[in-house]
Amino acid sequence: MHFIDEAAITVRSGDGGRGCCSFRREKFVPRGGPDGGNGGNGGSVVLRVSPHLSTLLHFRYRKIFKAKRGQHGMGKKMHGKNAPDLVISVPAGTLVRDVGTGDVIRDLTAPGETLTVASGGRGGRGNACFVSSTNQAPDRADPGAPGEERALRLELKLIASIGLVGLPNAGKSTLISRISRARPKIADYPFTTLFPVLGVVSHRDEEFVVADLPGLIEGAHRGVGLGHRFLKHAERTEGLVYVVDASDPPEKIVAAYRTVREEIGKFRPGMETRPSILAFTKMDLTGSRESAEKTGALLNLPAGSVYYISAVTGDGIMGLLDGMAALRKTGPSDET
Ligand SMILES: Nc1nc2c(ncn2[C@@H]2O[C@H](COP(=O)(O)OP(=O)(O)OP(=O)(O)O)[C@@H](O)[C@H]2O)c(=O)[nH]1
Ligand SMILES: [Mg+2]
Repeated sequence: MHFIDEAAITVRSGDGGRGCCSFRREKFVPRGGPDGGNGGNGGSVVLRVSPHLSTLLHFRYRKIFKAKRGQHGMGKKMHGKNAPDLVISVPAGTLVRDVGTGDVIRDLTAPGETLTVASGGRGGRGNACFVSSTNQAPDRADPGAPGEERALRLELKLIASIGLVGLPNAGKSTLISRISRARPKIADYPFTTLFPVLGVVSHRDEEFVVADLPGLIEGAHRGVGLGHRFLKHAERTEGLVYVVDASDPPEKIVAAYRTVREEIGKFRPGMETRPSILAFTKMDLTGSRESAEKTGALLNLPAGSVYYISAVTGDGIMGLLDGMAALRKTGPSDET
């Protein structure tokens, strides 16, 4: 599956501070020696892999990153301070390209890994640096070197951390279109979704990628229907949301939940025990409340793992998103 998140940013490192031209002034010393300090180095712009990010969504709001200039040198041989580096957090898996050359600069993968994308200009030397046997009173001081500007293209292959699974027509695509910008086709017939669709969810101060997977039916692991081909995309997720149609009768919902769970387990033993929650959707339809409550009692799932929502009215969605965010914290998946 191909789903690439992209961002275009401009980075600029800081100029070096100016060197200072100054002469010592003291009582009884008519013409003191040169004492101009060096300028500080400008700040560099550095990309660093943060384990807390999984998308490039935050670059929608900020595209220009400028590090500060180094401090200018001062008299009494005082050097200007170096400016701090400007550190930009990116998710693991970010591919960094130079727009000018089109070349890949690096593929950032390990959490904590850093890449300097624009080096700060060096500070200029003050006149104290230029003293020599032939020139005891130099009046030369260098300006700081300019910083550099670079246009970058960031690319990230998105990996879903939450998978939506359920029978065809359960309402998975409607749900993902409610919680993200993804716009999969929605229709009142089974197998509407033919390929997994990824959506980036931004919830409270977190962001994560959710996959809407094609509906699963009995025998899916053997290749019946469409779902099996895409179950592998659910493999790397940290958690699953079982989506069931609450307007169905309780027995049917129980069967739907069990079928989907079994298919997942048969496809990849152990995957059915991955952290999961159950979402009863279509709660806006008549009879859904009663049906969902009866089903809840039949399944006897732990409190806090069941959610009641309507992807059409938006009811219960915030709570479900909290539940998804919590699934991610339950821990990384076992086999990947
Ligand atoms: N009233 C109501 N209808 C819904 C809700 N969610 C989905 N539907 C309807 O249910 C039908 C199926 O929705 P989809 O989102 O396409 O279902 P799906 O699970 O993605 O189906 P497949 O792609 O075939 O697996 C559509 O007619 C939707 O309009 C809901 O919360 N309330
Ligand atoms: Mg669908």
